[in-house]
Order: sequence, then C-alpha cells, then structure tokens
Amino acid sequence: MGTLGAILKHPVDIYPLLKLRMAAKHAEKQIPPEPHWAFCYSMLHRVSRSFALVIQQLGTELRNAVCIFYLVLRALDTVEDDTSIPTDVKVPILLAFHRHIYDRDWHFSCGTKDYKVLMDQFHNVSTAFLELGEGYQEAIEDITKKMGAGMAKFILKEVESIDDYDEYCHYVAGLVGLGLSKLFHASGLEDLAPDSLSNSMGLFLQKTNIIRDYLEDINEIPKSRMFWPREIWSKYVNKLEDLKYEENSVKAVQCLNDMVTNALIHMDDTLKYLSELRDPAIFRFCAIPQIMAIGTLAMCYNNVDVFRGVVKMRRGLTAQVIHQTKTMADVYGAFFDFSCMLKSKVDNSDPNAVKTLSRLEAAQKSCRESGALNKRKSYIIRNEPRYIPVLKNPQRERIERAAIGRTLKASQYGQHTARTPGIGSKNKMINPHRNVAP
Ligand code: IN0
Repeated sequence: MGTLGAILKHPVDIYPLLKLRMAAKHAEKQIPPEPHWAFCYSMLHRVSRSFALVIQQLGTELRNAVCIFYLVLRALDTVEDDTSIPTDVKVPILLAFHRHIYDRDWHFSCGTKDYKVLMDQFHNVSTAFLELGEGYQEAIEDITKKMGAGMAKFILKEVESIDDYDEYCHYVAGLVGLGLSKLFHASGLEDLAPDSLSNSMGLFLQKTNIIRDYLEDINEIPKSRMFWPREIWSKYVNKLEDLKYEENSVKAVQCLNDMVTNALIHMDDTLKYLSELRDPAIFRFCAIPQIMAIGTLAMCYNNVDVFRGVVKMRRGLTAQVIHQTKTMADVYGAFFDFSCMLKSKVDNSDPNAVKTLSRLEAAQKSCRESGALNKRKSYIIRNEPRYIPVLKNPQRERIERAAIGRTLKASQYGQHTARTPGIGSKNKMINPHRNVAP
C-alpha cells in the first residue's frame, strides 16, 4: 500500500507522522558545526532513521557517546559483513578493532554505499571518540574488543544449538546492552544495570530482527546468511531454506512460531530493566525499540508473509510509538496489548501453543501486577480502528480476546512489502528504510 493509501486507512497516523517529520528536520538542523562531529551525526542519520531520532532525546554528552558507540559498532559490523574480505584478513581486523579506534590515521576500506563512506572516513569517528570522557572511551573499547572476538569466533562457526544462538546474539546485541548500560552509568544518570538484564535488552531486539529478516538473509548474495538455530528449524524442515517454499507453509509457520516463542523469554527481563531506569530521556531511548520489537513479533507470529517478503510495522504506528512512549505505564500498556494480540493469534494446534501462551500470560501478569495498566494516559493501539484495546478490568479480558480473535488480521497492523534480496547487515544494527517514518 502506498503512503497515501496507508494514511487514508489510518487517519490517526497523520499527526504522529507529521510530528516525526518535524522532529527529523529539527534533528538535521542540530548537526554540530565541527567537521568530525558533523560527519558522525550525518552518518548516523544516513544509516539509521528511527535510532537517529530517538538518540536526540539524550543530553549532549551522553548523546555524543552513544552516537560514537553506534558508529564504531556499525564499522565493526561492516568489516564482519563484507564477504569479499578473506577470512585471514578479516579476523585480525575484528580482533584489533578496539585498538584502531584510538588511531586517527587508521582506516580500512570495505563495505558499500554509506558504509564505505563510514569506513573510508573513519578518522572522523576516531577524532570524535578521542574527545569523549575517559569513562565513555573505556566502555566503548571494552565492548568493541569483546564483540570483535565474538564475531571472529562465529565466522568459523554455524548457529547450531539454541545456546549458540544466544551466544551469537550476545556478541552482536547483548554486548550492546551491556555497553549502553556502562555509558548510562558513566554519565552519572543511572545505576549500573545487572549484565543479565542488559543482555536481554539486546537479545530481544536482535532475535526479533533475525525472525523478521528470514527471507532477506536466506536470499543474501553471494551466500545465504543463517541465524535461525538448527536445533529449532530441524524439527520442521531438512534445510533452513525449505521454509520459504510454499509447499512447506504449515511447517514454516510452526517453525516461525517456535522462534517467536523463544524470543518471548526475554520480555520479563526487558520490563525489569526498563522499570529500573530513572532518567526520563534514557528511559524513552531504551523503551521505544523494545516496544517496536514486541509489535513486530506480534505481526510476524503465525504470519506466512515472513517467508514471502518483509513484515514490518506501519510507519504511522512506529511514529505513534515514538511519540507516545513516555512512562513505564506506556510500556506495560504496550506490552500487555501486544501480548494480547499475540495470544489471540495462537492456534491450539500449534506444537508450541501451550508454551507460547504461558510466556505471554507471565508477561501480562507482570504488567498487571505493576498496577500501572489503569494509570496509562495513552498507548499505541488504542487508536487502531479495529483493535479493541485491553480493558481496564482484567475479568473482561476473555470476552475481549474473543472479540480480537474475530477481528484481528496481521495485515491490519503492518505492511507486507515484496522485497528483492539485498545487502543487509549481519548483526542487523541498521536498515535505513525499515520501520521508519518518511
Ligand atoms: C542499538 C539498539 C538499542 C537502542 C536503545 C537501547 C538499547 C538497549 C540495549 C540494546 C540495544 C539498544 O537499537 C537499535 C535500533 C535501530 O537501529 N533501529 C533501526 C531500525 C531497524 O529496524 O533496524 C533504525 O534504522 O533506526 C538497534 O537495532 N541496535 C542497536 C545498535 C547500537 C546501539 Cl548503541 C543501540 C542493533 C542491535 C543489534 C539490535 C543491538
């Protein structure tokens, strides 16, 4: 559906979309005058769109540190992702990347498009990095070192077991959570969060990306990228690529639901991490991607379109999430609602139905027990035309579930876009045209 069509179907999107466009314009105007910082912020805008907006919430000092952290990781990922670099060249670069960031003269040309510019002009990132406070530099160095070593390990290793899957996601995303928590602590605005909770924040995002991007990754040229663990997909098909063939649709959707059920494990930790944040700007920065993740999982669950194209949240819904996520009550509300949507999509004949429902119910229990569901001022799907929001009285939930079951179709909430195979990021940090406002 075109932009106009989407807007006519969801007029409630107009205001948040306009606000988002204004925020994007405002953010672009705020690009700092120093050439190296100007490079870093314009690069951030080019390689990520919603992230570049969400980061604007943060105060200058922390925002600069997070911006550099993001670009350093992006550069590391560009090296990991470039299939034209021979392994014996790539591995030493990954292992030494944490030292290169201190060297203004270092650069390594690889990647394509914006990523090639980032790599060719990496001296701007190093220059900006060297201007950060020592606490920020140490946190970025430490995580870059660990992530580089983890990526090097997985160049030679496939994701076989669920433990491998968690380990790979830890290197490319869990460590991002640990690093961000260190940056928040270094800013003096937050206590240091427990590593296990920080790790779950990254895993929840990364697993959602891996699920959503099945087709893009499997169709990757010259070589498929495979992140779905064999331990899960081998229960349904002989080869991971078989999931995309129409004759395997039933098995494919069961496998997809298994993957979503696995990702749901991280919901509780995510809620706990967010509930312990104190600074409102840091809270919003962290909460928005997590709400987008559960929204994306709700759309992907039981949805064969994941194997046909890209299933993503409508731009208008993303804009609503960005503007309406302010307090923990909004997060509990959104998690509750999307869990409700997920529950309504669970088919009793699905092999994992019991497990899926019990994980969703556990998350909903946490949301209810927070006591915040009644307090929320607004939450994202209240405005959806055909979605009946969760009632404030839990006893009515059963009636409501039946109503949702009658009216809910995944396509109501998102877009299904046919896509050709393209270059994607292995650690899925950035996809400039995904889930974002115009
Ligand atoms: C991120 C995360 C991120 C943001 C806020 C708090 C976090 C806490 C723990 C872990 C990660 C956290 O957010 C970005 C979001 C992003 O890049 N979105 C894309 C859209 C998309 O769908 O890909 C955009 O264009 O804006 C994220 O996905 N990752 C990330 C990377 C670095 C940093 Cl500093 C923060 C990547 C990943 C792999 C999921 C951790």
